[in-house]
Amino acid sequence: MTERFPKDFLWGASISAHQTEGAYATDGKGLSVQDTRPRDNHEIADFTVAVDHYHHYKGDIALLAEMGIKIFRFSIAWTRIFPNGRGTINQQGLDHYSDVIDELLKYDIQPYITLSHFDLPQALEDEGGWTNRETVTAFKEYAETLFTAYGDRVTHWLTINEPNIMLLVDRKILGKEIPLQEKYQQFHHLMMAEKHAFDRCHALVPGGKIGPVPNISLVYPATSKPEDNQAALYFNSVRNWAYLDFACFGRYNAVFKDYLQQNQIAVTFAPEDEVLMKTALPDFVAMNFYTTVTVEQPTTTGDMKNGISDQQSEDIMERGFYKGFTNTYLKKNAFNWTIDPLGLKTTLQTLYDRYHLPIIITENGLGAEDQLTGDEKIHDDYRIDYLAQHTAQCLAAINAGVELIGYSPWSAIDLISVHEGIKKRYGFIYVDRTDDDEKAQKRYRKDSFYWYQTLIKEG
Ligand code: BGP
Repeated sequence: MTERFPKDFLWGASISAHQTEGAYATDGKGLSVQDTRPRDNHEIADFTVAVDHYHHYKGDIALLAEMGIKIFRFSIAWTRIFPNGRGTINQQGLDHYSDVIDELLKYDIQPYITLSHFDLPQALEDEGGWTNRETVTAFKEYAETLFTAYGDRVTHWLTINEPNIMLLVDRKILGKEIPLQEKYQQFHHLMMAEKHAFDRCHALVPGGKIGPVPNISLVYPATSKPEDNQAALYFNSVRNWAYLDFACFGRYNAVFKDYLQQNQIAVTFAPEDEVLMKTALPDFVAMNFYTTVTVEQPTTTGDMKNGISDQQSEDIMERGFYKGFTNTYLKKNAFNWTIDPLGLKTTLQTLYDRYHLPIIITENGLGAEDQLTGDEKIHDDYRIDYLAQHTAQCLAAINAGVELIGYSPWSAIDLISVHEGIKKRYGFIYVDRTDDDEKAQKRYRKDSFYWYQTLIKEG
């Protein structure tokens, strides 16, 4: 039993490119699906300026170094490297991230780079996006370009952010609904793209390590009714294990396979897939966690919602399989997400028990409407409370034998939420802008900044 985190524990902080960078058409960048996506709410900030991390990265990294992080998880915008998804490299884009990497290394912060975070190049989307097999080839070439360009300085890589949530919450994340057959062909392509990334990373990066980065949340049955347990079994497989069984075991999860069959979905494989699925494997699992999920067996048709869910709220359902259920044992945040620190420990234990790979948490955090006070402070005690409870459960998981090697919460700095604008903030560093006023994006340290600094220092 230890009361402190190991000395070499990887304390970090995370962001993604499109939610922070802005400069959406600067220095040769092409448009991504995040730049073009239809929006149901025009009152919230888009990603054109975001928090202008593209121009502020040096100051942001200096602040993060002051906070004491050992690793920084960020994503590369595919469209800065290949404005059209493939073809000619945009040297300015390649140079930009090279400078970011050097800046991090200057402070001894290890980069953990996500290859793609929800921002497929629009040019590839125009050719069918992830439904088109050619996107797998384009992704492979893009990944090879990054491994070759940065592999001398970057050893740790993450593949494709939350493919599970991107497909399940397509409307909120991509601004459109993907028909079921297409969705699971995309699943196969995303997973094969990931396999190519495992393979190419190991071939091109000396000592390179790479892992998948799904959002993993244990699914609870609403009651001990056997039907509710079936519902939880199916949603656990469709939401969680389908992705990790593919990545770590190179196979389709059996329950997920039945779900596909019952929905008459047939996935097309390329001839080389079977072998690569089995041979290209990850070195660790990166997982994002915000809360757990609870489901019941849907019984009536009347209480069905349309299946367009928030990432973490209970508005999920699939006729014949599962329906979201409000877990009355848990409190909620202001954005309707439940809070379940013990659920994090259980999720970690379940995941480790299944895959026996080192785990790093690459997202965990609390979205809230922070207030900048007259004396330029942000008293986010609610965030400290959330993070303290979750890191306590990380320690409990380590004590229970889970090989948890790091914790990189969401988010390093305030950024634009996936579909709720900047009013929903996650950062340790406050960025002064609102949804309708970009202002100068001045940075301020929140109370949680100092709290995290102490936690990192004292373990
Ligand atoms: C995850 C995404 C992140 C992030 C986070 C919080 O699903 O990987 O990009 O945004 O969720 O979600 P939201 O922005 O909707 O609050």
